[in-house]
Amino acid sequence: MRASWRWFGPRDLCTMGDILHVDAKGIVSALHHIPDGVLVSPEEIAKRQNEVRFLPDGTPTGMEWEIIESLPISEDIKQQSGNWREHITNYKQSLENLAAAGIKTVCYNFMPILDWTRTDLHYRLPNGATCMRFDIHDFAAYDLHLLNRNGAKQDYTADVREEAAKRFAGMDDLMKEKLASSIMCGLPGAKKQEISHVLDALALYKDIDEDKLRSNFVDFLSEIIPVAERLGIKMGCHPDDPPFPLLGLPRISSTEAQFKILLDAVDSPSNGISLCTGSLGVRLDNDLPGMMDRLGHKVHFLHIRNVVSEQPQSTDGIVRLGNFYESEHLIGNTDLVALIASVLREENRRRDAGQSDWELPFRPDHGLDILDDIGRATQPGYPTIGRMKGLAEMNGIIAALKHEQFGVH
Ligand code: CS2
Ligand code: MN
Repeated sequence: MRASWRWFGPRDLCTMGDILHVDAKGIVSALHHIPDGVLVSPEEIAKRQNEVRFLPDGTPTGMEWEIIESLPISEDIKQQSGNWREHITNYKQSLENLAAAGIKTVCYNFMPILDWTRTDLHYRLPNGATCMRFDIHDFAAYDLHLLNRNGAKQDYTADVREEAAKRFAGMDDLMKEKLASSIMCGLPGAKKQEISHVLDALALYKDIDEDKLRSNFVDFLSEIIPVAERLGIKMGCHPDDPPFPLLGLPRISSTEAQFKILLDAVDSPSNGISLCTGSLGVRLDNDLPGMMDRLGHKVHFLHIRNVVSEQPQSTDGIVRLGNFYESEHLIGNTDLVALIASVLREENRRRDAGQSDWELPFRPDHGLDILDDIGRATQPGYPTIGRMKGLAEMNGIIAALKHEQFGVH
């Protein structure tokens, strides 16, 4: 397994110099300043490659930019509206440019409007560490009372609605603003906290249900995957986070069954998954080690982290989202030792089959804010020390499982 580390570029408080201390081999990065749908030029790629290869004082780092996360899909493509055809052309050319520069693993997602969603970016755990958390009552308070979204009521049980109303009544303006900005952290655009901006964005999906979104996704894959296959690029779709519909928006990559449909729709070695154990692991009906066993040949990249679900997710047989928080890697819903054992088996299978691409890249996805991380304004979820702890734990498990004498072979 190839340990990698997400770097947000020169503005990241975790510098390339810091990354030399964390035991990662490769860099995951993206060009977030380029708007979705716009071509990623060879010059922009070369610039980031240089920023990875050399510290500001010119010292070589010995590291390479190996994975692009994300090469985002524009809203026009997801909705098949506006300039979507031009954006598809640009996406293909961006892939050409990335492959020419040697970057051949692409992580992306097909979530409408929002990327990951949490209600609290700095939830305090009993030991003083902070983490990101999702609370369904706070989320419902936002949806029902701040957004006043049409049809929102039917998405929550009476208990959740009652608690949400209580909480909303107790919030002052500052608390409301903080809640909205935490929830909308994944929404692009300067006006992202404005209620009217969010409602306008949601309105664009009023005629797009799960089937329509899936058919738009399959159209995207049908265009892009043949190009990726010719270039030797692996496209790994990142799951929905959280893996449930939110704000009435459809979700199509939340479960193994949904992924199977997408993989079968365009069958190619280039059409695969970025298996994020933290996103999928929120649902207790998602069996991550089992998914790795069954779909491992389609996994191109792994995000490894854990979550704790705080309450049963269903009272009436319908699986619904409950509260969860991001936990330490070795504590939580997913058995990460079993998951890693499955990844190592998949690597052995690939090696036995003579595949040169047998090694699977992974990264610690989010981490907790611990020690000197606390109060440091890093990208939410991306502190240096908390992530380094998660990575060290994963590297320890890998070393133990691979041990010649004591490992499991
Ligand atoms: C990431 C995602 O921080 C995170 O939660 O795992 O934002 C991920 O980068 C995107 O969904 C990939 O497209
Ligand atoms: Mn992830």
